[in-house]
Amino acid sequence: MVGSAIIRKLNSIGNCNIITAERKDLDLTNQLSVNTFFKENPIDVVILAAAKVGGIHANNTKPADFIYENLMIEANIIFASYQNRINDVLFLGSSCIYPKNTQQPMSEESLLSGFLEPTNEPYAIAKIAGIKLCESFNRQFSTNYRSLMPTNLYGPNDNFHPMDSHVVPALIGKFHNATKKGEKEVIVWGSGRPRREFLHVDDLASASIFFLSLSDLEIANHTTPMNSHVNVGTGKDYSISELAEIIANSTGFEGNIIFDTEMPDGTLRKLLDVTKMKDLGWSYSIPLDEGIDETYSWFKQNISKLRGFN
Ligand code: GFB
Repeated sequence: MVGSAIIRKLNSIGNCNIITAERKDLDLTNQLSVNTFFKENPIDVVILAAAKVGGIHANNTKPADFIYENLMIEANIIFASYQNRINDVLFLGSSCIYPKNTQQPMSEESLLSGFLEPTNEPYAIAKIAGIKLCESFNRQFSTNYRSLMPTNLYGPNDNFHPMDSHVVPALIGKFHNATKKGEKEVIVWGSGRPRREFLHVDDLASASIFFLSLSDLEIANHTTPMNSHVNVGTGKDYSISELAEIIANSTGFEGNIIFDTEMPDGTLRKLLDVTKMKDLGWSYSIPLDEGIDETYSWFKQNISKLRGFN
């Protein structure tokens, strides 16, 4: 989802040769394959959009996959970038790096100030390691490895599977199915009370290219060598029950929304402090209801190709 959005954005700007590595062609967890790929391709800038990702249930039930695959991908790519004298890397993390009970909205400085949310601790540890890899190479070798921490993302090419996806695509799939089948109920996990901030992936793509285009001085004025990551979000959050209403409206569902409190809520609130990104000159542009309508249109056009729907 993130990689394809960044490619759309780069193509709209033009003037650059995009080299991609799809999963079927390159196993990023394999160091030898990654090293060979880097040696064989003339790369100036690396955008690390690849990751093992999933929603609360996937993170909670497959912790080994989430920590192992993400650590391997990050270590292989960042080290190969260094070995091949690539000076510019953009690493993409996640808002789950911040402590479960930290002050909201969450500032970059709250990193490593408390315990993590247990449902995604292994994934968060891997993403924190990614930031620290970038910082450590910068500190030791004067590289220019930058890190952006996006809030919960959604958009075209997301995973809409009912069990292992994030909440936005999961609910688009569930509400769509219920509406088509004339069902009277949709089950939404948890209490409906947790609050989340949602960013359309095209906004993240625009933020990523903007962030890469900033000068070293602009970055240095807003970060420190050991707190170098910058948040990307909207600065606005919604309860899961509000989100369910928005998706019900978008999909035309008129039945009842039932909350399954046997399923985990996860962290109660996750809202990013986006002051730094605003001060640097970037703000989001796609409002949630508009982004959900657009994503639902994409979903309907592509449903026959989607895992869990074909
Ligand atoms: O999107 P989500 O899985 O991720 O869940 P997290 C957000 C909230 O939506 C939780 C509720 O309170 C869920 O219980 N929810 C309601 C649902 N219905 C559903 C549903 O059908 N599917 C899903 N998935 N959730 C993830 C992390 O946490 O956030 C990842 O596990 C990553 O590591 C990602 O960082 C951004 O926001 O709780």
